[in-house]
Amino acid sequence: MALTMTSLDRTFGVRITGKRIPDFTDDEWQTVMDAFHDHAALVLPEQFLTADEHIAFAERFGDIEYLRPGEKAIPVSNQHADGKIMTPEEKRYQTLRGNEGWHTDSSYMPLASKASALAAEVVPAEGGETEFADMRAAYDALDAATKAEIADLSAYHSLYKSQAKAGFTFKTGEAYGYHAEGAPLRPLVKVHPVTGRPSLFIGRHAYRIPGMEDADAAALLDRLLTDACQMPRTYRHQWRPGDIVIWDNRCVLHRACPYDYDQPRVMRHVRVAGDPASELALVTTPDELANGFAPARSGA
Ligand SMILES: O=C(O)CCC(=O)C(=O)O
Ligand SMILES: [Fe+2]
Repeated sequence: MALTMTSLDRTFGVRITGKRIPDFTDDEWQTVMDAFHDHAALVLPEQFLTADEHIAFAERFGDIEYLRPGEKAIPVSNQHADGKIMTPEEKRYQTLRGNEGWHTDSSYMPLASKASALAAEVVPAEGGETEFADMRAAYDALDAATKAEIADLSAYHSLYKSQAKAGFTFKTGEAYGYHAEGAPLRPLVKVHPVTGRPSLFIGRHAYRIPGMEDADAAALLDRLLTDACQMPRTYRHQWRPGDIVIWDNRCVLHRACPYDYDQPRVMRHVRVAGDPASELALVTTPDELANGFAPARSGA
């Protein structure tokens, strides 16, 4: 049976059905890769991939970013391996709640992510969707004055800052992304390394803009984010067990939607590393930040 591609009726995203991923032919892989670049997010319902199949799928898109030493696939879940539901005091629970803010994965790391592949295993009866937003269309929709205003601006990205803003203060080493306190500096307008399309590179990890007062930067970043994440540029995926979605972190934001956190929700996440030529950023330490060290544009 051939692959069927169905539009999500948004500015981005396509649903792919008709075949299990491990059975895709080389020609079909080419079609899927083209669709990934054209549509920026691929929804593949009811695939029921094993962890190894999930990893092999993600590896088609590039090298894996290890979210834990030695582990290519990690659970994104409010349930411990022994079945116990996490409590609000736990760091992993606080990470899940932080995910409810619009973000792009690993923008706070020196090497930002290329793509993330998220698969559903156990889903709550209500809520717990994942919402996505197309930052290419968001950039295109900006008026000329805003495009000119942000053309040469960059922002620092930090998971310390975004989690603290969400009410959860983390220390060095407490979770992924807390290995060092430096912050990468990334242009607000990112040009896609494959398609050449500009997009807004923002989200909750972006917190400071060199050359601007922090309050003004926060107001600008908030305004851009609110305006960007509107229909028809957003798509909310209602998960069913076995579904897998892969999105392009270089031009798509995402956020988890709340649910009854007493109910289990078990997802599996495999993250594809960015390419150093386009996703590596200069990291600045807190001392340098405090002293106003603001490097010129990084390559990212
Ligand atoms: O749980 C979700 O819906 C999204 C989680 C998330 O942000 C991620 O896995 O990167
Ligand atoms: Fe995420």
